[in-house]
Amino acid sequence: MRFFKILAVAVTSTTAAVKYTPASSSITDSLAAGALSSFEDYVKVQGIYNGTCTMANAAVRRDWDSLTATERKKYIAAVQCISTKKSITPRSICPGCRTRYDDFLATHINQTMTIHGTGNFLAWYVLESRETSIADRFRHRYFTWTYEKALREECGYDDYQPYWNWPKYALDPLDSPLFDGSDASMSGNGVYEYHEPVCIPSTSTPYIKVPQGSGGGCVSSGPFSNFTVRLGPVSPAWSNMSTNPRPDGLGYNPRCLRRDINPWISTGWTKDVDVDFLVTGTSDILSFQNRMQGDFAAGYVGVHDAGHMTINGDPGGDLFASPGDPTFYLHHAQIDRTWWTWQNLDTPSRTFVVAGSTSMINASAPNTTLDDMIDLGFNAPAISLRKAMSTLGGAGGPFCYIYR
Ligand SMILES: [Cu+2]
Repeated sequence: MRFFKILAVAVTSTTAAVKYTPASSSITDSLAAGALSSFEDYVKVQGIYNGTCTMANAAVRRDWDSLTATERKKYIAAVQCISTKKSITPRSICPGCRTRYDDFLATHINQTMTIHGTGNFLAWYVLESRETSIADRFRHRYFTWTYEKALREECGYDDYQPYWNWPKYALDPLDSPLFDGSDASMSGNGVYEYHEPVCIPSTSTPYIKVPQGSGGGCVSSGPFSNFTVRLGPVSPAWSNMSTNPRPDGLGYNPRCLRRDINPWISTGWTKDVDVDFLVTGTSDILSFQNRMQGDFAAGYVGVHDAGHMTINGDPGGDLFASPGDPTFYLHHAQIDRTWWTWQNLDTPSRTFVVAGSTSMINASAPNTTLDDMIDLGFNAPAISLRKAMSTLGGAGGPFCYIYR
């Protein structure tokens, strides 16, 4: 009898894969829908920003969860394609770069340093403050958009950058359509390999101790199981990772993609109520960016770090090299969507606003202004922050997209 029961369970689990039920993202989605309609109202009254981009012809970025398996595979194929196209960054600048995918990673590694300071402060900065400059977030809008453009123009991708709607997968990221390891996913977890707990913000000030998940080693399932990471690490999430031949992380260091997908983090800080707390609980840009960033001393991780730490591993858990894990772009599309939502809940007063210092390590550094430049190296021409503020081409910016 007992044996029969066990057998029955085994049969059910192998023959009928249980359909994944996402958690609710209704607050997050209704905030985004509200932002879209208030953006539409604004455009109706004010007119479009430039002569070409309208609500009707704007690109639409969609939720990974709402894509069909065929659409997901199309995106995956484009990412695989860009990771075989030849690099355009000179070897003298990036000796480890081999592909166009690496070009983007190299830019992120480089620019993280430019923005956050170099030299002796580097390690301190990375560990103590992580990715705190809001200019960085703005830069990521341009960075993600340029990557999307490369997928389209260089790899024939005819859709747009999907986003990882965190709340849907917050309670069970491992079985989600993003990480379930199927051929329509962005690959699954790494195989189990022990590592020490990851401390936020640092091992010397471990305000938050992230316990190990069930992975840690090489990703072994899905489309990216043979994916090669070449650059970094620069600030590895844990010890005993293979060292880059150059201190700047741009040397050639081929290795597998490692993940330790972490439900403890995603359940803690990426739920629907967590997004609500961020978007509706802040009315000025400084509070918004600070809350997005987290308050580690208070034990609060914030959606930005929480998304990165849900993936973790190498290079996902590395501030500099994190775009070496292809899910980076889905996470940052959702970061962008969240900022876009916050902006367009009050388009006229929240679009062209920046706040905060350009550096978290240098107290006398100037404040961020709309004239600060975003430089993406060999991937795209530099533009001012002002041009990155509106996703509909405001201030002559290059973007023309919305979120649905
Ligand atoms: Cu990030």
